Amino acid sequence: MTRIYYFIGFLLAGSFLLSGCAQQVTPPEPYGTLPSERQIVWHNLETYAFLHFTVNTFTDKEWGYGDESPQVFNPTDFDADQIVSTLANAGFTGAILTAKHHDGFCLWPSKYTEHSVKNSPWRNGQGDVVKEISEACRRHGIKFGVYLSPWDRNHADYGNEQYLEYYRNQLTELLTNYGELFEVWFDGANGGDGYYGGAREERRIDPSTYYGWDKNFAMIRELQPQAVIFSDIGPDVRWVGNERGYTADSCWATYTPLPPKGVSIASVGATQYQIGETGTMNGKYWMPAEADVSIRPGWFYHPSEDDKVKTLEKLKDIYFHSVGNGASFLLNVPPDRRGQIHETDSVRLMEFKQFLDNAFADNLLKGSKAKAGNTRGKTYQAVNLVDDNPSTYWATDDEQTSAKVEFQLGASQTFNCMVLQEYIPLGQRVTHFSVKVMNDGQWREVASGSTIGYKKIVRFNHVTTDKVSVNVNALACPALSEVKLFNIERW
Ligand code: FUL
Ligand code: CA
Repeated sequence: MTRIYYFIGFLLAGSFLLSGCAQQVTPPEPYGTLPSERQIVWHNLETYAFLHFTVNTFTDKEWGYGDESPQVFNPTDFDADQIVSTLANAGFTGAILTAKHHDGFCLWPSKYTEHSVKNSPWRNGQGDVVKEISEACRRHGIKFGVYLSPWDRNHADYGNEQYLEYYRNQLTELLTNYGELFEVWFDGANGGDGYYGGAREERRIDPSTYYGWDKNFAMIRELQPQAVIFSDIGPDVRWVGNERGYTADSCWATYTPLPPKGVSIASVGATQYQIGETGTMNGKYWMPAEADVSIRPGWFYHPSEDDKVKTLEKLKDIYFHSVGNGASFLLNVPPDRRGQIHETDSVRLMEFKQFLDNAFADNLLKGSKAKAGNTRGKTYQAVNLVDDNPSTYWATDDEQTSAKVEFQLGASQTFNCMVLQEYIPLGQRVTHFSVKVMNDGQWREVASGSTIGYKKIVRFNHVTTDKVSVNVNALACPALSEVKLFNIERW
């Protein structure tokens, strides 16, 4: 008999323990729309480069008309290793090449047109810029992506069905012949007039119906499933809505694109792009912003802009307003007429790299003690915020949508910058945060803001203390993966 009681007691204790454990390990429910795996990979890339290069480089234009002779494309000393190693050494994680810009000239020997490198004097018509750059990217350990302008001012069929077949054939060449792509970039410009095989006229298309984007996107999913697709309405990455490289300080990765007034659906090239700067709280899609900007005034290289390369201060400012607000920073560095990155640009890139390396070298919260007002059991403790591991996170109980965490540093430290990250596989949740420091026995607020998302870099005046806290309000119980503190000499 007693043995039976023991047995029942054992069973009860076992199930109690099990349910206790189960409670502890239950993660928070995801909130709202979530990032796909390819988007999570993309978030981590943060800073990558654009390479604008075509006939415009030699004709000194920004938009070629489409009647340029392929003969004008003739870099005197094209060097993919010089270009890509410069980017890799500068800390860029990838490069996106304009395989074809609006003028229609192809940087690869496409089977479907004569308007390409195969009719240029460069490498006696045997060259392939897409191949050389993509291979150099692999050699130097960075990712490769392509830009294929939908608008084609050279092609005779632009505006009708045949052109779409041509466009998809070209897309297939790029998707199948150059290895793995990390991003495919679609531009929304459809300016109207052009050469169009000699017609020299204005052609208008309806961007919402003409290109058949669903079909184009499906091809990319099939042939390059890991690649993110960029356009002003995604589907994976959205345009930030300006070409200055700035997001708004409140910047949601979630987004509901809206059509322009009087139009029923938003499409590539026809959307209220200005709201790309903020995104949409509780937006319908996970569609984070990419902030594209050129290191020079133009997208293409112009000798007259050699003394107009952006300053280090400007690059830092753009970085804090793009990566610092959870977006990516796509910096255009246009190759010159040799087919290399100009010295001024590469010196600037190295300065930028050095700044970032110094700024974020020493995380003052490393090894600090973290204590939260509320914690969702053992797996989700505040110590996960300071373990330098993005896959561990601090979370609170479900009903706790505002919460506080305190950090006790080993000794008093001076700092002026905090980096915060949400655990985005559970969605974007935080709507407000504030940073406080302990001074003379009082908590004093030094910074506050709205969104965090994948990453938030907050800057404030230098403070010296051994105790700092973060308060957050969220749409559902917060889930934060990392908090870091830095002392940045100058920004
Ligand atoms: C724009 C284009 O019209 C520019 O020439 C450039 O390629 C830029 C990145 O996108 O819409
Ligand atoms: Ca962590």
